[in-house]
Amino acid sequence: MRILHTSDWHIGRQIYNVSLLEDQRYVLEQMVDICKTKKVDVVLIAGDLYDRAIPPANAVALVDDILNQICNELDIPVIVIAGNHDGPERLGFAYRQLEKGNLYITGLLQAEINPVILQDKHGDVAFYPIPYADPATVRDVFDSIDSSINSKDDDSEATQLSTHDQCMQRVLQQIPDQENNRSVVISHCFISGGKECESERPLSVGGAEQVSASHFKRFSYTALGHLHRPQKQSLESIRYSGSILKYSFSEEQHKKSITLVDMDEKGHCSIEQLALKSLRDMRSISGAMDDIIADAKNDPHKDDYLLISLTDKHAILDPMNKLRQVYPNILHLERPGLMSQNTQKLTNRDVLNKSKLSMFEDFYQQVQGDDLTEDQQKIMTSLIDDLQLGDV
Ligand SMILES: [Mn+2]
Repeated sequence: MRILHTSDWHIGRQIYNVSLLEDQRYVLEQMVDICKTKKVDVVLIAGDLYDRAIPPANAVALVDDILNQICNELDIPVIVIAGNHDGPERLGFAYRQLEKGNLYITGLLQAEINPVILQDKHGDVAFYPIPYADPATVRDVFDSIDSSINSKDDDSEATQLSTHDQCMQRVLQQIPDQENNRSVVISHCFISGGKECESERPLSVGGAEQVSASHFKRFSYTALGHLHRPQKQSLESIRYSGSILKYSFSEEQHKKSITLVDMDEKGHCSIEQLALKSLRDMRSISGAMDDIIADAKNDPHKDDYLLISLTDKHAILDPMNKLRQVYPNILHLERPGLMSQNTQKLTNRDVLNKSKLSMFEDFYQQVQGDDLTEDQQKIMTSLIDDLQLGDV
C-alpha cells in the first residue's frame, strides 16, 4: 500500500496581511502530480486543512479543486481529520455522503473510531482517523460511557481526562489491538520531544499539551499533524509530514516535503520524503541599506518573501519603499541599528519624549508603509505627554 502523508495545509493563511493562496496552489498542484506519477493508493491529511474555523471563500474553492483532482479525476481516496485550526463541525459537513466519493472527513471526535478500510493485493489496511479535540471535548465524549462502566464495577477508578496525554490514551483504547493486522492512525497532536516553530498555535497553556509517542507504537504507521517541521518521533513509523509551506520566518531552514510511505504485506513501512518546491521562498536578510540594494541586482530570487533587518544606525527616509523597489515582497522590516542608537541617547525627558514619538513614527511606518500626518503627530505627542504625566 502506497500512502501519501501530508498535513498542515493552512489554506487561507495570511502572513503580514499577504495572502499565500497562490503559493499554496503552487505546492498543491505538485502534490497532485506526485499522486499521479507515484501511483499513490491513498492520501492522508493529518489536520489543519484550513487556517481558520471559518475559511475565506477562495480558500474553500482551492481545497475543493484539489480534492476534486485527487478523489475524482485520479480516483484516489483521501482521509482528512480536523486539526486545532479547523472548525470540526463545518469541516465534517456531509461526511457520510462524501465517503461514497472517495473523501473521508472526520471533523468531530466520536467515541467510536470507525476505521476506513482499504485493500491492496495483500489484504486490508485499517486507517483510524482521530480528529483534534481538547480535553474538555474528550471528557464530554467519554464521561457518560466511562461513568456507566465504572458504576457497574466499584473497584475500578475513573480515568482522569485532564491532560492531552490522558485523553489520547483514552481515545486509543477505542481501537482494538491489531496483532498481525496492518493499521494506520491519523492524529493531530504534540508528541513530547517534538521540535516546534513559531507558526503552530499552542494546544494548551502550561505544557499539558504533550502526548507520549509510546501510545502509537502498536500501529504500523502513525501519520501526525501539528508540528510544521517534518520529523519522526521515537520510531521511523511515527512521523510528522510537516506543513506544505513555510508559515513563519522561524521556518527559514526547514525543507518542506510530503511523506511517501510504502507499507509491505507485514505492515513494515519504508519512508521517503518528497521535497516540495515553493513559488517564493521565505528568508531573512540583514545588512546596511546600500549594501542590500546593491546586492539585490545579482539576486535571482527577488520575489521571495523577506524579513529585512537594517543595521544602519542613522534615520533613513522611507526605507520600506526604497527596498520594495528591488524586493517587491518584503513582509517585514526591522531596524535593530536604529533602536540601539536611540536607547543610548536617552538622557533627559525632552529627548525621551521626542524619541518615543520617533519610535512610534518608525513603528507606524513599518506597519502602514506611510508617514504620520501632522495631525496624527499632534495626537500622538499629546497622548505620550498624558502617559508621561501618569508616570510621575
Ligand atoms: Mn498547523
